[in-house]
Amino acid sequence: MNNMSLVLVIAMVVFFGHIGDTEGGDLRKNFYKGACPLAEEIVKNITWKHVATNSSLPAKFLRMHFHDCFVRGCDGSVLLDSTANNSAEKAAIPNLSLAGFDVIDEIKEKLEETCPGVVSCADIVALAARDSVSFQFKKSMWDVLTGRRDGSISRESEALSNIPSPFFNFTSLKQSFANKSLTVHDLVVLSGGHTIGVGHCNFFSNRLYNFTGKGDQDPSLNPTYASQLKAQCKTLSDNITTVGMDPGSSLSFDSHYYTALKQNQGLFQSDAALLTNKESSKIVEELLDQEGFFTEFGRSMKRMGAVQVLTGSDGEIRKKCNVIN
Ligand code: HEM
Ligand SMILES: *[C@@H]1O[C@H](CO)[C@@H](O)[C@H](O)[C@H]1NC(C)=O
Ligand SMILES: *[C@@H]1O[C@H](CO)[C@@H](O)[C@H](O)[C@H]1NC(C)=O
Ligand SMILES: *[C@@H]1O[C@H](CO)[C@@H](O)[C@H](O)[C@H]1NC(C)=O
Ligand SMILES: *[C@@H]1O[C@H](CO)[C@@H](O)[C@H](O)[C@H]1NC(C)=O
Ligand SMILES: *[C@@H]1O[C@H](CO)[C@@H](O)[C@H](O)[C@H]1NC(C)=O
Ligand SMILES: *[C@@H]1O[C@H](CO)[C@@H](O)[C@H](O)[C@H]1NC(C)=O
Ligand SMILES: *[C@@H]1O[C@H](CO)[C@@H](O)[C@H](O)[C@H]1NC(C)=O
Ligand SMILES: CC(=O)N[C@H]1CO[C@H](CO)[C@@H](O)[C@@H]1O
Repeated sequence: MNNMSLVLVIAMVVFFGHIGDTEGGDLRKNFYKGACPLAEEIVKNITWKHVATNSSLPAKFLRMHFHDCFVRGCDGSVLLDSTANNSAEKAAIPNLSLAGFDVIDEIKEKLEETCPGVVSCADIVALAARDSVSFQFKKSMWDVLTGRRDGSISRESEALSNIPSPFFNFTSLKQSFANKSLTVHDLVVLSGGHTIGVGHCNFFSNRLYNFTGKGDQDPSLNPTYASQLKAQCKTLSDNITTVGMDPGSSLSFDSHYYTALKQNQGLFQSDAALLTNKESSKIVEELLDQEGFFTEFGRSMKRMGAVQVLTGSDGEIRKKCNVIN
């Protein structure tokens, strides 16, 4: 090979190598390798310690990361507390079940002890989501790129307008994801996050008791499943009781969400909506395959985890995750 073609090959490797990275934007694998080599291990250890005694946590962290990314990008804004003159994202109705903030704080404290001012809260959330779900498998289930920086603004109103509602139809779900540059494929894959965790009755009890305002049931809901749900959610106004979203498998991260969905056992209208469109129902079909689901979930999480991130010298590295510096 002469020198010219060598240069060309190197140029192509650099060029296409970079194209391959663009899904993560300016984020990188192992961003903290130099400045805080133990960062990822610290996050994993503390996360696993808590998940070992509390199996509801993976769902909390997965949802926390989703909510963070959909409001102002993945910038840790979901962690900020309200102040005297600002109602933060945390105050919004859709985040009722957000939890796990105490674990994020413990991780942050340990990181500040080990390498002060280096690791962002936004990255902690992204890593904790991955690590908590991975505990079940005792190995990392997807790569998380890092290098996010923390934002300083968190508004309740923005959570309300950016977090998709469980009452959304397919068109609105698609629009909500498109707003974040995410595709219908991402929508169907990431909805698979509902393979773990719980939902409050009031987010779906209209489907059981008053679907069109005539005291009726949603005809697209499996009748056997509906009567099981009615035994748990006894009234239309119950906003206290929770039920597992993936019936019979709500602590296990697996592709059973799609199996249930196909049997008309999607809990929310937004789950059931994935069967109302040809493109998305074909994707549901493909994701029944568990290995395929795991691969695609990792890819879509990488794309979601890169939504409108702050990098470089934008934003800050918070000292405490619940308040700006
Ligand atoms: C597609 C649009 C989505 C809608 C409309 C939606 C809606 C909801 C609702 C209403 C709940 C129940 C909250 C409660 O009752 O406390 C919930 C829970 C949950 N969501 Fe979603 N979600 C969506 C997408 C996602 C995505 C993309 C993820 C993550 C990849 C995710 C992960 C979760 C998890 C893990 C829970 C369980 C939380 C817990 O157990 O506390 N969701 N979602
Ligand atoms: C993380 O946990 C492993 C296994 O218990 C341990 O060997 C390692 O020292 C821990 N690392 C840190 C940074 O705490
Ligand atoms: C919000 O209130 C705090 C005092 O609680 C004050 O210091 C700050 O300037 C106010 N910020 C805005 C944007 O009004
Ligand atoms: C498990 O974690 C959830 C969410 O942080 C919390 O509400 C619950 O009290 C915890 N349960 C136990 C047994 O610690
Ligand atoms: C979906 O919901 C939106 C907003 O409520 C509505 O405008 C639209 O007509 C609905 N689309 C379909 C196909 O039902
Ligand atoms: C998408 O973004 C636009 C502009 O920010 C907003 O008006 C609209 O409500 C969003 N749609 C959904 C479904 O989130
Ligand atoms: C069912 O919906 C209709 C129309 O929205 C409403 O008038 C009625 O009060 C609802 N029924 C119950 C039990 O809430
Ligand atoms: C549940 O509903 C009651 C009565 O409508 C209301 O006062 C309360 O704030 C609601 N609680 C939650 C957690 O939404
Ligand atoms: C975790 C958290 O801050 N949840 C809040 C969600 O919104 C309700 C009110 O809408 C607050 O009471 C919760 O504290």
